[in-house]
Amino acid sequence: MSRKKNLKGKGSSKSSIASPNKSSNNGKSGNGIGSVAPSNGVVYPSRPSVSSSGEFYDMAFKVMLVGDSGVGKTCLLVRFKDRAFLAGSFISTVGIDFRNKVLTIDMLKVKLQIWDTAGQERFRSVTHAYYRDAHALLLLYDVTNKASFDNIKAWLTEIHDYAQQDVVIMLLGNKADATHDRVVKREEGESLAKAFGVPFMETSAKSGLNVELAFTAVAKELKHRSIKEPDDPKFQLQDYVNKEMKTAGCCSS
Ligand SMILES: Nc1nc2c(ncn2[C@@H]2O[C@H](COP(=O)(O)OP(=O)(O)O)[C@@H](O)[C@H]2O)c(=O)[nH]1
Ligand SMILES: [Mg+2]
Repeated sequence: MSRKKNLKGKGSSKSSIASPNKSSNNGKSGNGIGSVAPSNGVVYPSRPSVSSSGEFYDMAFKVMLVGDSGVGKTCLLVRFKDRAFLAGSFISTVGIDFRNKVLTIDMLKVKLQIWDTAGQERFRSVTHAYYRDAHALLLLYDVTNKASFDNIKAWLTEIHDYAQQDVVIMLLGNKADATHDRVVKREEGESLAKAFGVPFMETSAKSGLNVELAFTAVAKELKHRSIKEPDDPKFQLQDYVNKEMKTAGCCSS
């Protein structure tokens, strides 16, 4: 596979987008980020802004969910936003557009606008504009589905070709609760992630395992990148995740 850019984050959140890209919201309404976005695409108002849900925030980022159909992207978002698990087929066919959630990171309110692919990934037709605005991408496979794991390389190539160079990427092996159906070992996920220089963890939208952690880790990384104090030690995403991560079969809640 030819790789033009290094997939690793470059330690800067500077992005090339000067204004929100309208085509990237797939015709859905409600951007929620951006009317005052400066050139790095990050909303960092001089005083707190207020989100549509009435919550104040200091900075805002776009996070996109990617991966094969059925890996649990929509469920992961619903679990994170509403602390619920939706089993069954309804959710897998429709998908949702985006949800906002404000997290408190080191005393700052960080708003994540988290986008779901609304089912386009079934046809591998996720619009390239979808990636362009992303500050972070959560790339999912399903530990009970080998094909979804094998397709990660193809997704990384897409991301590499169409996302911003310094996009934060995290690989997630979802459905870690499904012990009996597991076909992808945790170590396989780890070594793939290592080969591509991206952080990794296993999650479960069903049990909630590491779901909060995945989004918090990404929010921390984005926040650290956007406000770099001269003597701030560099935030190490994988170290943070390793410290906080719970393992499937252990304390999965
Ligand atoms: N056991 C288990 N099933 C899950 C998990 N996440 C999603 N699912 C199921 O997998 C199917 C597809 O999930 P969905 O979120 O629609 O996947 P998407 O196509 O990637 O958005 C649904 O039947 C979910 O109930 C999980 O963490 N564990
Ligand atoms: Mg979906």
